[in-house]
Amino acid sequence: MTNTFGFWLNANDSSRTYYSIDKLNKDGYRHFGTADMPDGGEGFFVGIEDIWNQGDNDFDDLIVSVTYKSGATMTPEPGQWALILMGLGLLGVHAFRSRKVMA
Ligand SMILES: [Ca+2]
Repeated sequence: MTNTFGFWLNANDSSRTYYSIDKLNKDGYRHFGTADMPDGGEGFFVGIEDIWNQGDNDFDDLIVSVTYKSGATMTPEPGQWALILMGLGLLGVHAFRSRKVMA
């Protein structure tokens, strides 16, 4: 099983949908390109080519910048803490019952 991550862009109507996964495009060509930020910036640019059948390959018909948020951490929110504690509690109950059956 393979996981794939991608983007798509629908340009106002369903006949002009471009995918970052080339084989999904109706012409089979590449419509998304990426480039590093200048001066070593933290992030990258995503450029879209909107002309079918390889177009002019400038990938500048729409450009989106993606930046990394420095100092980002993965801290669970209060609701997630409740789920984590409930899961640990269920594991404790399961362990207690398993030990009781074996005794
Ligand atoms: Ca173009």
